[in-house]
Amino acid sequence: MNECIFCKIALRQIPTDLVYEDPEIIAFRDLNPQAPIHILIIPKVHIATLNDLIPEQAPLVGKMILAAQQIAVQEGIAIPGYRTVFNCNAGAGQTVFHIHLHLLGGRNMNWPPG
Ligand code: DGP
Repeated sequence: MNECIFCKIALRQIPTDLVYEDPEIIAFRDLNPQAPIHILIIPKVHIATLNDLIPEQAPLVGKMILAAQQIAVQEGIAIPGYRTVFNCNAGAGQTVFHIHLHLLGGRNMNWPPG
């Protein structure tokens, strides 16, 4: 998608603090971090929201979660603990309409999140 900021990051048209890349996925530090470690894991292909996922993309989403697992080890938060979040649509706080998995850690987190 031409105007999608995360597509531009995936295409390396916008510089970002990259922490992980493979042929299908890229991960980078969030511009507006909500925790000492806040990383966004995105597919390179444009998918607007979780509602737009199709069954054939299940392996892609699985790889995003495995990327989060690997990055959590890299960042030293695998043992203390971390949170992963997909926001879907405006009511849940989604502001960028290209699916992204938030990986948050480095501080204690409340539950329920509110
Ligand atoms: P969400 O609210 O779930 O749609 O999360 C979008 C996140 O994306 C938000 O935490 C801020 C982050 N973000 C928005 N634009 C950029 C950008 O250009 N670069 C980076 N690194 N993060 C961005």
